[in-house]
Amino acid sequence: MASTPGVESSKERASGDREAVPSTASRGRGGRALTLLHAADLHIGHHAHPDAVLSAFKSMLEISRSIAADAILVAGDLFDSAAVPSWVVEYVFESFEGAGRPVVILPGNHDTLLTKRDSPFHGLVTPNVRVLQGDAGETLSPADGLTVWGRPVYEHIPEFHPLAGMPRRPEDGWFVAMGHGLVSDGTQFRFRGSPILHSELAAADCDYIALGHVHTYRNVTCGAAVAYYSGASVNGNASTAAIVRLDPGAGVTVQPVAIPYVATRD
Ligand SMILES: [Mn+2]
Repeated sequence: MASTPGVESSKERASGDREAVPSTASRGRGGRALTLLHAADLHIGHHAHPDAVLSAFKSMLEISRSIAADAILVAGDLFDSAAVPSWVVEYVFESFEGAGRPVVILPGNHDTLLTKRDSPFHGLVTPNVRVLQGDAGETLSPADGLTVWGRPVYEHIPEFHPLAGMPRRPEDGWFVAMGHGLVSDGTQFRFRGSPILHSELAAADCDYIALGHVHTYRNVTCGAAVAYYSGASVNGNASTAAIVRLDPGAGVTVQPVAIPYVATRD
């Protein structure tokens, strides 16, 4: 069952006999328990409600502290456009840095601020905050026992598949993929950009897939890897992020968390 992929691993480790691991599918899962805050689609800088998105951003950081998240994953569309004022970008990165925990940002189709080669923010790195940049995907280890892979949206076109090229899972620890795109069974949305096919979700050899682009919290698991859209940070009463618990005994569990925000000028 997809909800308990860590169980086999914990039993194998309890036996102390790593050589007995029967298949690559179960090898490497588990390790220490981790809690992740998975957010997406903050659209900071959106002209229609600039205060609401910053308020939601602050709430998201407070939630990360309250749950003692081991890492924050932002699965795309952190910023709404390349026209976001520099002071806002600097505020966001300073705030992330001040959150005191690792942050991994996957650029989505709106994050041209982070993907344009001539942007002053392309390749931005601070001690706690990393932006995935590699065209063909990039792997990071933001926390002990956690490996994260994701492929930024440089071209939001039907030919770009966000989960294509996912590397093999590491030998140890949890492996989380990030993707920004539209989940499809292969017949839906055929002319839309950045498709994530059911078959790609089913074939993914990782523990969790943190998705963005669809603004509603949604379970889209198709195989052994648990896969969710976190929902958007500003979406009326449905403003959510996802709390992801990676537990060697209980496996991967996901729950939504409401993102409160106030909008003073909307
Ligand atoms: Mn998007």
